[in-house]
Amino acid sequence: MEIRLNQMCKISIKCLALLLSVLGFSSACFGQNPLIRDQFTADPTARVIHGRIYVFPSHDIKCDSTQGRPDWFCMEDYHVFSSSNLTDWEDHGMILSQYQVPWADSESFSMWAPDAIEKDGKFYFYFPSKAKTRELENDAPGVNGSSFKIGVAVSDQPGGPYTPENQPIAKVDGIDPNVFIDHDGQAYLYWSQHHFYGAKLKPNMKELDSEVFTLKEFPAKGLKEGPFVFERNGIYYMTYPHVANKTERIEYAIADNPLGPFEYQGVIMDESPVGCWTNHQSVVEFEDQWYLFYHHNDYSPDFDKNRSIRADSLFFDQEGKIQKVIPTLRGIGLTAATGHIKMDRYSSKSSQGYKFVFLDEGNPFLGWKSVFDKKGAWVRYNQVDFGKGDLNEFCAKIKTNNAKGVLELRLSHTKGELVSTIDLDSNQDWTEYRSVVESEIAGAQDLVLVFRGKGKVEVDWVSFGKI
Ligand code: FUB
Repeated sequence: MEIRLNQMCKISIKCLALLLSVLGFSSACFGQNPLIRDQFTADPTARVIHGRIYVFPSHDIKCDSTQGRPDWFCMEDYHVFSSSNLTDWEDHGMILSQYQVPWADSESFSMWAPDAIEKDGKFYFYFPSKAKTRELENDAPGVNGSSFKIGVAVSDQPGGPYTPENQPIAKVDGIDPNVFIDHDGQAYLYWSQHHFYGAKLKPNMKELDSEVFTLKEFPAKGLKEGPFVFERNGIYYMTYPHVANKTERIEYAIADNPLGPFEYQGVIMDESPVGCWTNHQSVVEFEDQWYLFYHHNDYSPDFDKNRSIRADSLFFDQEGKIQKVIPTLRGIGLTAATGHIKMDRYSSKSSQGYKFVFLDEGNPFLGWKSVFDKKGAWVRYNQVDFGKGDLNEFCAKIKTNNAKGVLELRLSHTKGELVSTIDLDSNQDWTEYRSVVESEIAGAQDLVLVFRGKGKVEVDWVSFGKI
Protein backbone atom coordinates (compact mmCIF):
# COMPACT_ATOMS: atom_id res chain seq x y z
CA MET A 1 0.00 0.00 0.00
CA GLU A 2 1.13 3.56 -0.64
CA ILE A 3 0.39 6.83 1.00
CA ARG A 4 -0.12 9.84 -1.20
CA LEU A 5 0.80 13.32 0.00
CA ASN A 6 -0.73 16.36 -1.70
CA GLN A 7 -0.94 14.31 -4.92
CA MET A 8 2.84 14.56 -5.23
CA CYS A 9 4.94 12.09 -3.33
CA LYS A 10 4.42 8.45 -2.40
CA ILE A 11 5.79 6.91 0.79
CA SER A 12 6.15 3.23 1.61
CA ILE A 13 4.07 1.50 4.29
CA LYS A 14 7.16 1.21 6.50
CA CYS A 15 7.03 4.94 7.20
CA LEU A 16 3.28 4.97 7.77
CA ALA A 17 3.04 4.42 11.52
CA LEU A 18 5.68 7.02 12.29
CA LEU A 19 4.18 9.49 9.88
CA LEU A 20 0.66 9.07 11.24
CA SER A 21 1.76 9.66 14.80
CA VAL A 22 3.71 12.75 13.76
CA LEU A 23 0.69 14.08 11.87
CA GLY A 24 -1.68 13.38 14.71
CA PHE A 25 -3.75 10.68 12.99
CA SER A 26 -4.95 7.82 15.13
CA SER A 27 -6.80 4.66 14.16
CA ALA A 28 -9.18 4.37 17.12
CA CYS A 29 -12.63 5.67 16.32
CA PHE A 30 -16.04 4.20 16.95
CA GLY A 31 -19.55 5.38 17.76
CA GLN A 32 -21.54 3.89 14.92
CA ASN A 33 -23.83 0.91 14.39
CA PRO A 34 -23.17 -1.84 15.10
CA LEU A 35 -21.57 -0.90 18.41
CA ILE A 36 -19.32 -3.93 18.89
CA ARG A 37 -17.07 -4.76 15.96
CA ASP A 38 -15.11 -7.88 16.82
CA GLN A 39 -17.76 -10.41 17.92
CA PHE A 40 -21.47 -11.04 17.60
CA THR A 41 -23.68 -9.50 20.30
CA ALA A 42 -27.46 -9.50 20.77
CA ASP A 43 -30.29 -8.69 23.20
CA PRO A 44 -28.64 -5.62 24.76
CA THR A 45 -29.63 -4.35 28.20
CA ALA A 46 -28.07 -0.93 28.75
CA ARG A 47 -27.68 0.44 32.29
CA VAL A 48 -26.07 3.61 33.60
CA ILE A 49 -23.77 2.70 36.47
CA HIS A 50 -21.55 5.27 38.20
CA GLY A 51 -21.72 7.66 35.24
CA ARG A 52 -20.75 5.05 32.63
CA ILE A 53 -23.07 3.22 30.34
CA TYR A 54 -22.82 -0.57 30.59
CA VAL A 55 -24.30 -2.94 28.05
CA PHE A 56 -25.10 -6.51 29.02
CA PRO A 57 -25.80 -8.36 25.75
CA SER A 58 -25.94 -12.00 24.87
CA HIS A 59 -23.11 -13.43 22.80
CA ASP A 60 -23.90 -15.25 19.56
CA ILE A 61 -21.24 -17.55 18.20
CA LYS A 62 -21.02 -19.89 15.24
CA CYS A 63 -21.43 -23.43 16.53
CA ASP A 64 -19.96 -26.46 14.88
CA SER A 65 -22.05 -29.58 14.25
CA THR A 66 -21.30 -31.02 17.70
CA GLN A 67 -22.54 -27.96 19.57
CA GLY A 68 -26.10 -26.85 20.35
CA ARG A 69 -28.81 -27.16 17.75
CA PRO A 70 -27.91 -26.80 14.04
CA ASP A 71 -28.83 -23.49 12.41
CA TRP A 72 -30.10 -22.09 15.69
CA PHE A 73 -28.91 -19.69 18.38
CA CYS A 74 -25.58 -20.77 19.79
CA MET A 75 -24.58 -18.98 22.99
CA GLU A 76 -22.17 -20.25 25.60
CA ASP A 77 -21.12 -17.16 27.56
CA TYR A 78 -21.53 -13.45 28.19
CA HIS A 79 -19.32 -10.39 27.81
CA VAL A 80 -20.02 -6.93 29.24
CA PHE A 81 -19.16 -3.66 27.50
CA SER A 82 -19.00 -0.12 28.85
CA SER A 83 -18.44 3.40 27.60
CA SER A 84 -18.18 6.88 29.07
CA ASN A 85 -19.02 8.63 25.77
CA LEU A 86 -21.21 6.19 23.75
CA THR A 87 -18.40 6.09 21.20
CA ASP A 88 -15.53 4.04 22.60
CA TRP A 89 -16.64 0.71 24.06
CA GLU A 90 -14.52 -1.31 26.45
CA ASP A 91 -14.96 -5.09 26.47
CA HIS A 92 -14.68 -6.26 30.08
CA GLY A 93 -14.19 -9.79 28.81
CA MET A 94 -16.09 -12.97 29.52
CA ILE A 95 -18.09 -12.61 32.74
CA LEU A 96 -19.96 -15.91 32.91
CA SER A 97 -20.12 -19.08 30.85
CA GLN A 98 -22.45 -22.08 30.73
CA TYR A 99 -19.61 -24.27 32.05
CA GLN A 100 -19.57 -22.28 35.32
CA VAL A 101 -23.28 -22.56 36.08
CA PRO A 102 -23.93 -25.65 38.21
CA TRP A 103 -27.56 -26.08 37.12
CA ALA A 104 -27.18 -25.25 33.42
CA ASP A 105 -27.00 -27.84 30.66
CA SER A 106 -23.56 -27.05 29.34
CA GLU A 107 -24.26 -28.82 26.08
CA SER A 108 -27.24 -26.63 25.25
CA PHE A 109 -25.45 -23.39 24.27
CA SER A 110 -28.58 -21.55 25.37
CA MET A 111 -27.33 -18.59 27.40
CA TRP A 112 -29.99 -16.30 25.93
CA ALA A 113 -30.91 -12.68 26.65
CA PRO A 114 -29.64 -11.45 30.05
CA ASP A 115 -30.17 -8.43 32.30
CA ALA A 116 -28.15 -6.90 35.14
CA ILE A 117 -28.82 -4.35 37.83
CA GLU A 118 -27.15 -2.75 40.85
CA LYS A 119 -28.61 -3.03 44.33
CA ASP A 120 -26.81 -1.81 47.46
CA GLY A 121 -23.39 -1.87 45.81
CA LYS A 122 -23.71 -5.39 44.42
CA PHE A 123 -24.38 -6.28 40.81
CA TYR A 124 -26.92 -8.96 39.94
CA PHE A 125 -26.77 -10.62 36.54
CA TYR A 126 -29.89 -12.53 35.43
CA PHE A 127 -29.65 -15.04 32.60
CA PRO A 128 -31.69 -17.87 31.11
CA SER A 129 -30.37 -21.26 30.13
CA LYS A 130 -31.67 -24.75 29.56
CA ALA A 131 -31.35 -26.64 32.82
CA LYS A 132 -29.88 -30.03 33.65
CA THR A 133 -33.39 -30.95 34.66
CA ARG A 134 -32.76 -33.90 36.99
CA GLU A 135 -30.48 -31.90 39.25
CA LEU A 136 -32.86 -29.10 40.14
CA GLU A 137 -33.67 -28.97 43.84
CA ASN A 138 -36.15 -26.21 44.19
CA ASP A 139 -38.99 -27.01 41.82
CA ALA A 140 -39.93 -29.16 38.89
CA PRO A 141 -38.72 -27.69 35.62
CA GLY A 142 -40.99 -26.91 32.75
CA VAL A 143 -44.07 -26.09 34.81
CA ASN A 144 -45.33 -24.02 31.89
CA GLY A 145 -43.71 -26.14 29.23
CA SER A 146 -40.30 -24.50 29.26
CA SER A 147 -37.00 -26.22 29.67
CA PHE A 148 -35.48 -22.79 30.30
CA LYS A 149 -34.79 -21.60 33.82
CA ILE A 150 -33.46 -18.24 34.97
CA GLY A 151 -30.42 -17.89 37.16
CA VAL A 152 -28.71 -15.07 38.97
CA ALA A 153 -25.00 -14.41 39.36
CA VAL A 154 -23.43 -11.78 41.61
CA SER A 155 -20.40 -9.52 41.39
CA ASP A 156 -18.87 -6.63 43.29
CA GLN A 157 -18.33 -4.69 40.08
CA PRO A 158 -20.44 -4.29 36.94
CA GLY A 159 -17.73 -5.62 34.66
CA GLY A 160 -17.71 -8.93 36.54
CA PRO A 161 -16.71 -11.69 36.73
CA TYR A 162 -20.01 -12.92 38.19
CA THR A 163 -20.47 -15.88 40.52
CA PRO A 164 -23.60 -17.92 39.77
CA GLU A 165 -25.95 -19.28 42.40
CA ASN A 166 -26.08 -23.06 42.62
CA GLN A 167 -29.74 -23.24 41.66
CA PRO A 168 -31.93 -21.20 39.30
CA ILE A 169 -34.62 -18.93 40.73
CA ALA A 170 -37.45 -21.10 42.03
CA LYS A 171 -40.83 -20.92 40.30
CA VAL A 172 -39.44 -19.13 37.26
CA ASP A 173 -39.66 -20.98 33.94
CA GLY A 174 -38.89 -19.09 30.79
CA ILE A 175 -36.51 -16.72 29.06
CA ASP A 176 -35.52 -13.06 28.76
CA PRO A 177 -35.30 -11.96 32.41
CA ASN A 178 -35.66 -8.27 33.17
CA VAL A 179 -35.35 -6.60 36.56
CA PHE A 180 -36.84 -3.26 37.48
CA ILE A 181 -36.32 -1.48 40.83
CA ASP A 182 -38.99 1.05 41.73
CA HIS A 183 -38.46 4.30 43.66
CA ASP A 184 -39.48 2.57 46.92
CA GLY A 185 -36.63 0.05 46.48
CA GLN A 186 -38.91 -2.85 45.55
CA ALA A 187 -37.39 -4.99 42.81
CA TYR A 188 -39.50 -6.85 40.25
CA LEU A 189 -38.49 -9.71 37.97
CA TYR A 190 -40.16 -10.08 34.58
CA TRP A 191 -39.70 -12.86 32.06
CA SER A 192 -41.46 -14.41 29.11
CA GLN A 193 -42.72 -17.79 28.03
CA HIS A 194 -45.72 -17.45 25.72
CA HIS A 195 -47.01 -14.80 28.17
CA PHE A 196 -45.20 -12.17 30.18
CA TYR A 197 -44.81 -12.90 33.87
CA GLY A 198 -43.85 -10.65 36.77
CA ALA A 199 -43.16 -11.08 40.47
CA LYS A 200 -41.63 -9.16 43.34
CA LEU A 201 -38.08 -10.06 44.29
CA LYS A 202 -36.86 -10.40 47.86
CA PRO A 203 -34.24 -7.85 49.00
CA ASN A 204 -31.59 -10.55 48.38
CA MET A 205 -32.50 -10.25 44.65
CA LYS A 206 -32.26 -14.03 44.32
CA GLU A 207 -35.75 -15.26 45.28
CA LEU A 208 -39.32 -14.35 44.45
CA ASP A 209 -41.23 -12.51 47.16
CA SER A 210 -44.73 -12.80 45.73
CA GLU A 211 -46.88 -15.03 43.63
CA VAL A 212 -46.14 -15.06 39.91
CA PHE A 213 -48.45 -12.67 38.05
CA THR A 214 -49.33 -13.39 34.43
CA LEU A 215 -49.45 -10.06 32.62
CA LYS A 216 -52.38 -10.75 30.39
CA GLU A 217 -52.90 -7.46 28.60
CA PHE A 218 -50.59 -8.27 25.71
CA PRO A 219 -51.35 -9.65 22.24
CA ALA A 220 -52.34 -13.32 22.32
CA LYS A 221 -51.44 -13.80 18.66
CA GLY A 222 -47.82 -13.75 17.50
CA LEU A 223 -44.74 -14.48 19.59
CA LYS A 224 -43.85 -11.89 22.18
CA GLU A 225 -40.72 -11.98 24.33
CA GLY A 226 -37.98 -9.75 25.72
CA PRO A 227 -39.93 -7.72 28.33
CA PHE A 228 -38.09 -4.60 29.46
CA VAL A 229 -39.68 -2.24 31.99
CA PHE A 230 -38.62 1.31 32.85
CA GLU A 231 -40.27 4.26 34.58
CA ARG A 232 -40.41 7.90 33.49
CA ASN A 233 -42.46 10.68 35.10
CA GLY A 234 -44.62 8.18 37.00
CA ILE A 235 -45.44 6.13 33.90
CA TYR A 236 -44.30 2.49 33.81
CA TYR A 237 -43.36 1.45 30.30
CA MET A 238 -43.32 -2.20 29.26
CA THR A 239 -41.38 -2.59 26.00
CA TYR A 240 -41.21 -5.89 24.12
CA PRO A 241 -40.62 -7.51 20.72
CA HIS A 242 -43.76 -8.94 19.12
CA VAL A 243 -44.44 -10.70 15.83
CA ALA A 244 -47.49 -8.80 14.62
CA ASN A 245 -46.77 -9.59 11.01
CA LYS A 246 -43.73 -11.59 9.83
CA THR A 247 -40.86 -10.80 12.17
CA GLU A 248 -40.37 -9.06 15.49
CA ARG A 249 -41.10 -5.39 15.90
CA ILE A 250 -40.71 -3.47 19.16
CA GLU A 251 -43.93 -2.37 20.84
CA TYR A 252 -44.78 -0.81 24.18
CA ALA A 253 -47.56 -0.52 26.71
CA ILE A 254 -47.89 1.65 29.83
CA ALA A 255 -49.26 1.30 33.34
CA ASP A 256 -49.41 3.29 36.55
CA ASN A 257 -47.66 0.59 38.55
CA PRO A 258 -45.00 -2.02 37.79
CA LEU A 259 -47.33 -5.01 37.55
CA GLY A 260 -49.98 -3.33 35.45
CA PRO A 261 -52.54 -3.60 34.04
CA PHE A 262 -50.71 -2.32 30.97
CA GLU A 263 -52.33 -0.55 28.06
CA TYR A 264 -50.95 -0.95 24.54
CA GLN A 265 -49.53 2.29 23.10
CA GLY A 266 -47.82 1.55 19.82
CA VAL A 267 -44.72 0.54 17.93
CA ILE A 268 -41.26 1.80 18.89
CA MET A 269 -39.39 0.16 15.99
CA ASP A 270 -40.92 -1.45 12.92
CA GLU A 271 -39.94 -4.93 11.87
CA SER A 272 -36.75 -4.99 9.85
CA PRO A 273 -37.45 -4.98 6.09
CA VAL A 274 -34.47 -7.30 5.56
CA GLY A 275 -32.47 -9.75 7.49
CA CYS A 276 -33.23 -10.32 11.13
CA TRP A 277 -36.23 -12.23 12.50
CA THR A 278 -35.59 -11.23 16.12
CA ASN A 279 -35.18 -7.87 17.74
CA HIS A 280 -34.67 -7.19 21.44
CA GLN A 281 -34.53 -3.85 23.20
CA SER A 282 -33.71 -1.84 26.27
CA VAL A 283 -34.33 1.85 26.93
CA VAL A 284 -31.99 4.01 28.97
CA GLU A 285 -31.41 7.68 29.79
CA PHE A 286 -27.80 8.81 29.70
CA GLU A 287 -26.74 12.43 30.19
CA ASP A 288 -30.24 13.82 29.49
CA GLN A 289 -30.84 11.84 26.31
CA TRP A 290 -32.86 8.63 25.98
CA TYR A 291 -31.59 5.76 23.85
CA LEU A 292 -33.01 2.57 22.41
CA PHE A 293 -30.57 -0.35 22.34
CA TYR A 294 -31.55 -3.16 19.97
CA HIS A 295 -29.96 -5.59 17.55
CA HIS A 296 -29.68 -6.48 13.86
CA ASN A 297 -27.67 -9.02 11.88
CA ASP A 298 -25.28 -6.48 10.31
CA TYR A 299 -22.23 -8.74 10.21
CA SER A 300 -24.17 -11.85 9.21
CA PRO A 301 -26.71 -10.96 6.51
CA ASP A 302 -27.26 -14.61 5.55
CA PHE A 303 -27.71 -16.07 9.04
CA ASP A 304 -29.82 -14.08 11.46
CA LYS A 305 -28.77 -16.00 14.58
CA ASN A 306 -25.46 -14.11 14.53
CA ARG A 307 -26.50 -10.63 15.55
CA SER A 308 -24.96 -7.29 16.47
CA ILE A 309 -26.09 -4.67 18.96
CA ARG A 310 -27.02 -1.16 17.91
CA ALA A 311 -28.31 2.01 19.56
CA ASP A 312 -30.24 5.04 18.39
CA SER A 313 -31.68 8.10 20.11
CA LEU A 314 -35.24 7.83 21.42
CA PHE A 315 -37.64 10.72 22.04
CA PHE A 316 -40.88 11.16 23.99
CA ASP A 317 -43.64 13.57 23.08
CA GLN A 318 -45.19 15.93 25.64
CA GLU A 319 -47.65 13.27 26.84
CA GLY A 320 -44.89 10.73 27.33
CA LYS A 321 -45.61 8.75 24.19
CA ILE A 322 -42.53 7.20 22.60
CA GLN A 323 -41.84 8.41 19.08
CA LYS A 324 -40.97 5.74 16.57
CA VAL A 325 -37.24 5.07 16.28
CA ILE A 326 -35.95 4.65 12.73
CA PRO A 327 -32.84 2.44 12.80
CA THR A 328 -29.69 4.19 11.60
CA LEU A 329 -26.18 3.10 10.69
CA ARG A 330 -24.75 6.29 12.19
CA GLY A 331 -25.92 5.36 15.66
CA ILE A 332 -25.05 7.50 18.66
CA GLY A 333 -22.18 9.50 20.12
CA LEU A 334 -19.71 11.94 18.63
CA THR A 335 -17.01 10.57 16.32
CA ALA A 336 -13.50 12.00 16.68
CA ALA A 337 -12.25 13.78 13.56
CA THR A 338 -8.79 12.32 14.14
CA GLY A 339 -10.01 8.71 14.01
CA HIS A 340 -11.03 6.63 11.04
CA ILE A 341 -14.49 7.93 10.16
CA LYS A 342 -16.46 5.25 8.37
CA MET A 343 -18.70 7.16 5.96
CA ASP A 344 -20.40 3.82 5.14
CA ARG A 345 -22.14 4.15 8.53
CA TYR A 346 -23.86 7.19 7.07
CA SER A 347 -26.59 9.51 8.28
CA SER A 348 -27.94 9.92 4.75
CA LYS A 349 -26.89 9.31 1.14
CA SER A 350 -27.83 10.07 -2.45
CA SER A 351 -30.57 7.88 -3.88
CA GLN A 352 -28.33 6.83 -6.77
CA GLY A 353 -24.65 6.09 -7.29
CA TYR A 354 -23.75 5.27 -3.70
CA LYS A 355 -23.73 1.97 -1.82
CA PHE A 356 -21.75 0.25 0.91
CA VAL A 357 -20.38 -3.29 0.78
CA PHE A 358 -18.14 -5.44 2.98
CA LEU A 359 -14.41 -4.74 2.59
CA ASP A 360 -13.90 -8.50 2.63
CA GLU A 361 -16.87 -10.87 2.31
CA GLY A 362 -14.80 -13.54 4.03
CA ASN A 363 -14.24 -11.41 7.14
CA PRO A 364 -17.23 -9.15 7.86
CA PHE A 365 -15.63 -7.83 11.07
CA LEU A 366 -13.25 -5.82 8.85
CA GLY A 367 -16.31 -3.65 8.18
CA TRP A 368 -17.58 -1.94 5.06
CA LYS A 369 -16.46 0.49 2.37
CA SER A 370 -18.30 3.23 0.49
CA VAL A 371 -18.67 2.83 -3.27
CA PHE A 372 -19.44 5.82 -5.53
CA ASP A 373 -20.12 5.17 -9.21
CA LYS A 374 -22.17 8.10 -10.46
CA LYS A 375 -21.40 11.78 -10.83
CA GLY A 376 -22.94 13.73 -7.96
CA ALA A 377 -23.31 10.70 -5.67
CA TRP A 378 -22.83 11.66 -2.03
CA VAL A 379 -22.86 10.41 1.53
CA ARG A 380 -23.31 12.38 4.77
CA TYR A 381 -21.96 11.49 8.22
CA ASN A 382 -23.22 13.61 11.12
CA GLN A 383 -21.63 14.69 14.39
CA VAL A 384 -17.88 14.59 13.87
CA ASP A 385 -15.96 16.27 16.65
CA PHE A 386 -13.28 18.69 15.42
CA GLY A 387 -12.49 20.09 18.88
CA LYS A 388 -10.74 23.47 18.87
CA GLY A 389 -10.41 23.70 15.10
CA ASP A 390 -6.69 23.04 14.62
CA LEU A 391 -6.92 20.16 12.11
CA ASN A 392 -5.77 21.30 8.69
CA GLU A 393 -5.25 18.10 6.71
CA PHE A 394 -7.88 15.78 5.25
CA CYS A 395 -6.97 12.16 4.61
CA ALA A 396 -9.04 9.48 2.86
CA LYS A 397 -8.19 5.85 2.11
CA ILE A 398 -9.33 5.42 -1.48
CA LYS A 399 -9.30 2.87 -4.29
CA THR A 400 -10.22 3.87 -7.86
CA ASN A 401 -11.33 2.00 -10.95
CA ASN A 402 -11.34 3.93 -14.25
CA ALA A 403 -12.06 7.04 -12.23
CA LYS A 404 -11.70 10.61 -13.31
CA GLY A 405 -12.59 13.68 -11.28
CA VAL A 406 -12.56 14.71 -7.63
CA LEU A 407 -13.99 13.85 -4.24
CA GLU A 408 -15.22 16.96 -2.46
CA LEU A 409 -15.52 17.28 1.28
CA ARG A 410 -18.27 19.67 2.30
CA LEU A 411 -19.95 20.64 5.55
CA SER A 412 -23.65 20.00 6.31
CA HIS A 413 -25.01 19.26 2.83
CA THR A 414 -24.02 18.77 -0.81
CA LYS A 415 -23.99 22.52 -1.43
CA GLY A 416 -22.48 23.33 1.96
CA GLU A 417 -19.05 24.89 2.44
CA LEU A 418 -16.34 23.13 0.40
CA VAL A 419 -13.50 22.46 2.81
CA SER A 420 -11.22 20.08 0.93
CA THR A 421 -10.86 18.44 -2.50
CA ILE A 422 -9.06 15.26 -3.52
CA ASP A 423 -7.98 14.80 -7.16
CA LEU A 424 -8.42 11.16 -8.07
CA ASP A 425 -6.05 8.93 -10.02
CA SER A 426 -7.78 6.73 -12.55
CA ASN A 427 -6.71 3.24 -11.40
CA GLN A 428 -5.16 3.17 -7.96
CA ASP A 429 -5.14 0.39 -5.37
CA TRP A 430 -5.86 1.38 -1.73
CA THR A 431 -3.99 4.63 -1.16
CA GLU A 432 -4.14 7.27 1.53
CA TYR A 433 -4.80 10.55 -0.26
CA ARG A 434 -4.18 13.78 1.61
CA SER A 435 -5.29 17.30 0.90
CA VAL A 436 -5.35 20.61 2.72
CA VAL A 437 -8.38 21.66 4.76
CA GLU A 438 -9.15 25.11 3.39
CA SER A 439 -10.95 26.56 6.40
CA GLU A 440 -10.98 26.25 10.16
CA ILE A 441 -13.44 23.55 11.29
CA ALA A 442 -14.30 23.44 15.00
CA GLY A 443 -16.83 21.67 17.22
CA ALA A 444 -19.31 19.06 16.00
CA GLN A 445 -19.84 19.07 12.24
CA ASP A 446 -21.73 17.02 9.66
CA LEU A 447 -19.48 15.88 6.80
CA VAL A 448 -20.55 15.27 3.21
CA LEU A 449 -18.40 13.46 0.65
CA VAL A 450 -19.45 14.22 -2.93
CA PHE A 451 -18.12 12.43 -6.03
CA ARG A 452 -17.71 14.77 -8.98
CA GLY A 453 -16.44 12.53 -11.73
CA LYS A 454 -16.76 9.29 -13.67
CA GLY A 455 -15.87 5.65 -13.02
CA LYS A 456 -15.78 3.98 -9.61
CA VAL A 457 -14.33 5.27 -6.34
CA GLU A 458 -14.19 3.28 -3.11
CA VAL A 459 -13.55 4.86 0.28
CA ASP A 460 -12.57 2.86 3.36
CA TRP A 461 -12.36 5.77 5.81
CA VAL A 462 -11.64 9.47 6.10
CA SER A 463 -9.74 11.27 8.83
CA PHE A 464 -8.21 14.60 9.83
CA GLY A 465 -4.80 15.58 11.14
CA LYS A 466 -2.30 18.37 11.38
CA ILE A 467 0.27 19.14 8.70
O1 FUB B 1 -31.07 -14.40 21.89
C1 FUB B 1 -31.94 -15.50 21.95
C2 FUB B 1 -33.34 -15.04 21.91
O2 FUB B 1 -33.61 -14.33 20.70
C3 FUB B 1 -33.70 -14.03 22.97
O3 FUB B 1 -33.81 -14.59 24.23
C4 FUB B 1 -34.93 -13.47 22.39
O4 FUB B 1 -35.37 -12.30 23.01
C5 FUB B 1 -34.50 -13.26 20.96
O5 FUB B 1 -33.80 -12.06 20.78
